[in-house]
Amino acid sequence: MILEQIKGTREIKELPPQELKTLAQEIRTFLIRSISHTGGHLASNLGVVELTIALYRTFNLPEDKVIWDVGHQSYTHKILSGRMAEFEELRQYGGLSGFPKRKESPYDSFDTGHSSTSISAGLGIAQGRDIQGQNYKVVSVIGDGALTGGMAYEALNNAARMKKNFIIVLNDNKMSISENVGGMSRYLNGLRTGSGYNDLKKNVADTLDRIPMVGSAMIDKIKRTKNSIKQLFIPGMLFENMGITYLGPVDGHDIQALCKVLKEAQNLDHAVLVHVITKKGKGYKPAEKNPSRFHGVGPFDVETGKAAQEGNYPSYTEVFSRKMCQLGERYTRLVAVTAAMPDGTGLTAFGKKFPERFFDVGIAEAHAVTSAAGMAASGLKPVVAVYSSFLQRDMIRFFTMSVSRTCLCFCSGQGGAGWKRRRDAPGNF
Ligand SMILES: Cc1ncc(C[n+]2csc(CCOP(=O)(O)OP(=O)(O)O)c2C)c(N)n1
Repeated sequence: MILEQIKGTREIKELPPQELKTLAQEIRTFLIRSISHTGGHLASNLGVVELTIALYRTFNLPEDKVIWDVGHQSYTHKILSGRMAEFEELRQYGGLSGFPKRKESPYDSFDTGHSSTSISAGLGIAQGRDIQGQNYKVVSVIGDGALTGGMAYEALNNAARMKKNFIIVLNDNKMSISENVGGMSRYLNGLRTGSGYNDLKKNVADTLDRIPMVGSAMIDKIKRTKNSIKQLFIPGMLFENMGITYLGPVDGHDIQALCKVLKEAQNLDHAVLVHVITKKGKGYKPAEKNPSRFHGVGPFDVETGKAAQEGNYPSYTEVFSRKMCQLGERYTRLVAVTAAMPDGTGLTAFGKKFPERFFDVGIAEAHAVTSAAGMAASGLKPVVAVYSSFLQRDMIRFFTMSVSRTCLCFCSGQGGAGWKRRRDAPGNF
């Protein structure tokens, strides 16, 4: 088994290219078997196996820093940095964390858990590096789902000012926990399907270059054409116009192609975004078919993909889900808002029943709460369903909203707080 021979980054770098596919396969087999016992984040991890191997082959970890957004997709990184044996105690008290933890390993360069933070954190590390005259690389890996969070844009806005190398890897699998939503997701979709533009641009340049005298003059002219024409040829113009070089899209399951583009990114003296296309759940049929269900799972049967044990009682979330549907029938002004967690919060059924009164705003808790307050101000009765942990992203507005006594908030999951009852709580509609 190749995986067992990997003791550190040197072995990964020295592995012959023809063995990389086998290594990726072995990692996937290990992840599926291991998570089927302990539970954990499966689909996201299966999607980044090759990307993680490519990062280890291209960069010098742990001197170079890789920051994983959310951090739920860092399992392969944990395996390759010598923590494979600890997976038996994944996410158990005192055991291996399901997220990067600096205390756990020097390979974990930042503790994460909340979404959309990796560009800010990476940028801070890169700025610290530059001020102290150091010379390592910083790579922030962010998902297309996490790119729906406002903080990512604040960070991109500042990354554009970087005068030294800073690499952002956009891991684009079209999925948040559920299907990704919003305008950026549509934009990325255009880039994905427009991958031919890169080839076309290169082909045109290559062909012209072969015509003596005329060729290079024409290439020069093409380079100076107006933006509107450029947009036809250059994907990622949104990033390019901000001052962030765009590279890609590249197949996130092709290790050689990934290494090539990451090496290219390493040589730039400013911020660069590498657009990587991956498949969530890659290599395990039930997870490929239903990546949302396999985002985070309890123990399951590997053959069938079925949960090892179903509870005998309806969960709190199921009760909430049913109640919301009943209330939705009764009160036509009731609307429901989720920040990218329709399944986890129990709003999926409401969304199916009342699509025009359901809002998945992406990983944008602050926007969810404030837009709900706006809806309340307009006369609607909004319910924002959000995990209490992620409500921290908008504490101030949460209190303002509570004081305004118009809008409801429901906190479930991680630390579940239950209904925050206001004057207009369900039943008073
Ligand atoms: C602020 C915040 N809100 C919600 C979540 C819950 N959450 C964890 S992962 C995830 C989806 C992330 O999607 P993406 O960045 O595309 O990563 P993928 O899982 O697809 O690899 C969400 C909504 C979170 N971690 N942080």
